Amino acid sequence: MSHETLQSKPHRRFNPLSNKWVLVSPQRASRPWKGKVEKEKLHQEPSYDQECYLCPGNIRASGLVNDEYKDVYIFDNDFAAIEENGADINLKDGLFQTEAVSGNCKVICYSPDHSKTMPELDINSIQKIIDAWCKLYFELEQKYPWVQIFENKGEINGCSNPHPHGQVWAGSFLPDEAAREDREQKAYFESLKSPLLLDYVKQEIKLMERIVCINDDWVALVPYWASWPFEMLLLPRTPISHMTDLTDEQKLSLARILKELTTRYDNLFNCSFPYSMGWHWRPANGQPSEHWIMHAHFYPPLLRSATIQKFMVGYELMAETQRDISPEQAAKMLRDTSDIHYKLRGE
Ligand code: H2U
Ligand code: ZN
Repeated sequence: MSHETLQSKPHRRFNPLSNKWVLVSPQRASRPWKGKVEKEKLHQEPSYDQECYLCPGNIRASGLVNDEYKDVYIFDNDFAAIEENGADINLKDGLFQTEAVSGNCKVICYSPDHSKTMPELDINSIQKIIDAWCKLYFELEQKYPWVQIFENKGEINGCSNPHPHGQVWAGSFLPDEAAREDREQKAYFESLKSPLLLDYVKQEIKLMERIVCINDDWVALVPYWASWPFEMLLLPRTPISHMTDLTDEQKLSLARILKELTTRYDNLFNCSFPYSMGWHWRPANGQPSEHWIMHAHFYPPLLRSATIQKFMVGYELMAETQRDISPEQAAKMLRDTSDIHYKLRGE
């Protein structure tokens, strides 16, 4: 298929990580967007909010008091989704199957400053978040095969609090998404003797069409098979299966690309860009892991402006994920934004 046809005719693209297809209908979006692009209500959060349960020294819903923390602060989630002492409820009765779960859930405050999200933090503070992720992993992988680190950002995304924070849920089982990626990367490695995502990133670097940010160690790109309009895959350029294997230089370049990517996101619609992001890496289950390349997914729910959202409904729920704007167009829009945060440009 020619390049033009891919930008103008409906087609399906295959996602080799999930083994799912996505329907792309670029003809519906080939027109440049002429609608209003809202300026953010330029709402500025205060550096400290006495009502915020994540700010230093404040009381949480559980009655526990946060430390007067100075950089990253981690505490046990007061409403954990998985409990350490899981009930023994294994059951298999025909179509009724139940499996016991145990785990640990924590909240990670990125900064004592209530107002500063990732793109507004300095590189040193982002490095501290990366170090905290690694420390949490070292602690939790002792007990749990899957340590899911993630961040829900923005009210539109179900995030309950603007204070910059992420979470970790570690569990006694390999959750669905992780199991699927494990299976697909493994099958690819067994047949081609090379990691799927390493082959993929090399091809994308040759094409440079879907890449938004790139440095010596990392690439952030809108995947060929992206479902969400501005979905992103952040991955290393060399075979690294886990964040805890990174050198200090690789952590520094990771902090840099995280800042650049989230800055471009904010600049796209001049708003604090909402997303769900999370890390995938080799499971801590003692199995061979040459097929694994660590990576982060970013799934932003926005479509055309700070308030126009993409919904996964209708055909998408009933049949298959669908998108209008092509991944190539989305990548270009993000590349065309400034890498200096809009709040600093004072426009
Ligand atoms: P989200 O905004 O991404 O939902 O994260 C907030 C988390 O913080 C959420 O999982 C926890 C919630 O359970 N939390 C506490 O642990 N203590 C509190 O006092 C309020 C919220
Ligand atoms: Zn706060």
